[in-house]
Amino acid sequence: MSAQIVTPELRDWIVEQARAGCRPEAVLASMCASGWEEGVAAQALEATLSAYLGAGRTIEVLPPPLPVPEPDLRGSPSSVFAHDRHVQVLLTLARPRVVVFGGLLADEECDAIVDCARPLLARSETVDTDTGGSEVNAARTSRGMFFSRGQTPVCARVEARIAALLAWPVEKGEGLQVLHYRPGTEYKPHYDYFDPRQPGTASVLARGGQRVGSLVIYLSSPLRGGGTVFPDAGLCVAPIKGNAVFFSYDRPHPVTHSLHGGAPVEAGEKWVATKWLREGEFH
Ligand code: PD2
Ligand code: ZN
Repeated sequence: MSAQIVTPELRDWIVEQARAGCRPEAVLASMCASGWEEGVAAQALEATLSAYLGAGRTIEVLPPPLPVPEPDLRGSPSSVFAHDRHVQVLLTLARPRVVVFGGLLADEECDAIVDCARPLLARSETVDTDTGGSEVNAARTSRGMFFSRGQTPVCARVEARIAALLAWPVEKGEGLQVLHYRPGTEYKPHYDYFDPRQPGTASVLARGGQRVGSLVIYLSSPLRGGGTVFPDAGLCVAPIKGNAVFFSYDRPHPVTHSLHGGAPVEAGEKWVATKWLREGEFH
C-alpha cells in the first residue's frame, strides 16, 4: 500500500489536472480508480498541490485527522485492567482500527441493562444530518433506546470502565444506546461519523464535535447471524455476550475504512449497547 511511489510523472499529471480546473476530489477519485489506496493518494495530492502553490499555502483533500480513543496495548497484553475489571484482548487490526474485547461486561451487567431498556424500546432512529433531528431508517430494522450518561448505577460503572479502557474521559461519551434485533433484522453497513457535507451536521456537532470512536457491546449471544461486519477488511466479529468491538476513525471520511454493519440475525435474539465517543465533551 504505502509502497506506492509518487513519481515526478505523477506529480506533473496532478499539477496538469489542477491547472485544467479539475477539483482535488475528482483527481483523488481518478487516482483511486486506477488502483491508488485512497489515504496514500490523498497525501500525495496534498503534498504535490501545496508544493506547487508554494508560499506556505496548503491544500486539504481530506479533513484533518483528529485524536481518537485508543486502549493502551503496549507490550501486546492478552488482558488489560480497566477501572474495576480485567478485560481480554481478543483481536486487534490496524486499518480500520478495530479491537475486540472479551469479558468487558459480566453476564449480570448485560442482563441488568437489557431489563432496564426493554420497556423503553422504540423503532430505531438515526441522526438525520439534513435537519439535525432523528428519523426512522429503513437500513436499521432493530428497536432501540438511549440512556443518558450515568442514568443507572450499572450504566455509570460501565461508563467508568469504558473510559479507563479507551483512555477517553466519560464526559466525551454519549449515553449508552441499546438495540434489540429479532431474526431477520439488521443494520446495513454505514459510517458512525457525521457527514460534514450534510446541512444538519453543524447542529449535531455543536453537542460535542465529531464521533471519533464506537464501542459495540454484546448483551446477548444470538444462536446464528448478527455479527458486526467490516466490509473493507472482510472482518466479521461474532456477537458473544459480554464481549465488545471497538473501532475508531480519525476523520469523517471513508479513508478510515470504518464502514461497518450488523449482519441479519438468523436465529435467537441480539442485544447490543453502543457507546459513541466524541471529539469533545458531549452535552
Ligand atoms: O449491532 C451491531 O452489530 C451494530 C453494527 C453497526 C451496531 C452499530 N453499527 C451501531 O450501533 O452503530
Ligand atoms: Zn454503527
